[in-house]
Amino acid sequence: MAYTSIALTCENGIATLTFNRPKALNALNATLLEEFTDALAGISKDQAIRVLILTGAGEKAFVAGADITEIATLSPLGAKQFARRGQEAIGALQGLAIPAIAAVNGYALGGGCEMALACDFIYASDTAMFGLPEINLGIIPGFGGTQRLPRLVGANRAKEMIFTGKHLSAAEAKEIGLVNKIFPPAELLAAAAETAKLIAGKGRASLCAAKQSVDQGLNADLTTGLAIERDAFALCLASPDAKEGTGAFLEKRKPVFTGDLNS
Ligand code: DAK
Repeated sequence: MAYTSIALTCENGIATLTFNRPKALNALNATLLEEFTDALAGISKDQAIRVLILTGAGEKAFVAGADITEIATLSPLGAKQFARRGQEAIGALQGLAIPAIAAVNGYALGGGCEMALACDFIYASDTAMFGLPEINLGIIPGFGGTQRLPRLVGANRAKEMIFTGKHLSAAEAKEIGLVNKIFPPAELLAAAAETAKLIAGKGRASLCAAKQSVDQGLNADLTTGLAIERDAFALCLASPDAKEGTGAFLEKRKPVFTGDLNS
């Protein structure tokens, strides 16, 4: 599929997916959502890719939410199709086995904030703004914002954001734990790429197992979570990457993880 509303590059185990409708502040329309889902399907199948960076084109926005122009004109059937496309897109991101970093370079509002929340962690430029303004449109977040935000920052802070629809600056977002690190705009992508490079040097099997263990464990009680971790650990230890990692330590050399699941 040729992309018009996103851009995708894959290099050295790192996929960088850029929301690419800068004139509309990268708002999520049907075309973008379809392309996004298609790109993530390709990324999922590519065993060479170990980490994804999500960012937005232009200097103003990561994603300013769902495309309000498109939503406002939808027929009931069109709305159903839009919702299906949206759910497929966010489902593909949520289901991604490899780590995903959101590099938020401007407005991350509504569905845009929720896209960032569905990543594993968020780096932001000091110009970034976060918010769930759906309440101002008479709706509520539909891409998991009412679920992921409270898990990340606590119910009280999430409710304040959702009930008021107010924007948070990058500094405020960092203060409540929504953002891991803040950078000057010109340094954001390089910083995300540096962390992605560090991650891409690890074994794919252990990265996926660690992500799955954290995510599934968060939705379970501690005993169940520890059982999930135990199973994931056992599977990891049987992988070629674990043999390479432990062997390299004992041989006092740097490990080279191939991520080859078949050998
Ligand atoms: N949709 C469409 N166009 C948008 C847009 C959006 N969300 N946000 C900005 N734009 C467009 C503007 O219309 C303008 O276009 P032109 O007039 O130049 O043609 C251009 O981008 C530049 O925007 P502004 O002129 O407004 O720029 P400002 O700097 O003055 O303001 C702003 C920036 C981000 C504060 C402002 O644009 C703004 O408030 N934008 C809307 C934010 C928002 O309310 N986002 C939508 C939240 S609702 C679902 C799942 C999820 C969702 C829905 C359904 N299902 C599964 C069913 C998600 C819903 C949402 O995201």
